[in-house]
Amino acid sequence: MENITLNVQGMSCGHCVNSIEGNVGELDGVESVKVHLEDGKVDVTFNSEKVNVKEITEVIEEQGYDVA
Ligand SMILES: [Cu+2]
Repeated sequence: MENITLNVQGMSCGHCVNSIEGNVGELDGVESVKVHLEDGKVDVTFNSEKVNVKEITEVIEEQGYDVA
């Protein structure tokens, strides 16, 4: 398992948290995802043989957030 912390801009409320945690969590290979709203950060633990950072980033960006 690998661990990354993404800086995500545009998250403002519980809906954003649920939306990101829900959609990223659905990706095959994602073990866990935790949004830290106040910090603008998203921690993701994933299996790099199944999913990569680019795919995770794209799912977040598709929902209208910016990944720094
Ligand atoms: Cu929101």
